[in-house]
Amino acid sequence: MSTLEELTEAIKKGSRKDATRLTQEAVDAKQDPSAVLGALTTAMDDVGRRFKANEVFVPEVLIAARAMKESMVILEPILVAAGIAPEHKVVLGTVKGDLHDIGKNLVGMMLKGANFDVIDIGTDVPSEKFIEAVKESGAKVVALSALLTTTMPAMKEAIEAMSAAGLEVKTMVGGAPVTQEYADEIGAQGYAADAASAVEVARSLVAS
Ligand code: B1M
Repeated sequence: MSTLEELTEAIKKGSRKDATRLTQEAVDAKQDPSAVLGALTTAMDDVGRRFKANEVFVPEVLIAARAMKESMVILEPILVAAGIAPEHKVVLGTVKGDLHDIGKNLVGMMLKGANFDVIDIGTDVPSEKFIEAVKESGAKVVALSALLTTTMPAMKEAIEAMSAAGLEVKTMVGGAPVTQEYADEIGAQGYAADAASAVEVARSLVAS
């Protein structure tokens, strides 16, 4: 098995020690930084697929994401030096009135694993803060999470406020009580039921 294949396996298993060692080895051997990044994203794609298929659960995803994060500490300066930056930015937040962030954080980790630049603006986010974050970052996708039926209307408010502010962004929504029907009803362009699907939806939004 090559170093990069071993690296993919280490991330999948969530082995931080092996992941950092193998990333360092690949960097020291002057491997193409985008290929090293590819080894990491391949692993997270696989973890996402298995999470979606209920073959692994939240803890395994968190452990894999943590291993990826540590590898990225080594790889990021090399990517920056090589001029390889994430191509797409996503503003991510849990809407106003809602403090739940475990699912949102998982979505953020999976998006980072897929090489999106994630601007996480936290929980209890009012519409104006989404607008501000889009203006500051130039993100073309906004991802809104809600876990309470009582905060779902805040998604609609945020989407309407961004549209009224003239922002040309695509929006995607998710969270336990949210459905595709609700996403359609409030004019969100994307809906994802879980963190792995969120990556697929974000990819399709930036491609369309
Ligand atoms: Co609260 N809570 N909670 N809670 N809480 C729920 C959501 C609830 C279902 C529990 C219940 O009654 N059975 C219920 C909501 C009922 C409803 O409205 N339908 C509820 C309630 C009522 C409340 C309070 C009102 C309780 C009270 O104070 N009376 C209160 C509200 C506070 C507030 O937000 N203003 C409250 C508070 C809390 C805690 C602070 C104690 C804590 C949150 C801690 C934190 O997040 N840092 C908490 C927790 C932990 C839960 C449960 C137990 C777990 C939620 C969770 O993290 N799940 C939850 C019951 C349950 O789900 N069993 C419950 C794990 C997480 C990985 O899943 O967030 O669904 P989830 O994310 C998934 C998908 O939904 C999706 O991907 C994730 C991974 O696959 N997803 C997205 C999420 N966001 C996405 C965005 C996307 C795409 C996919 O694109 C943008």
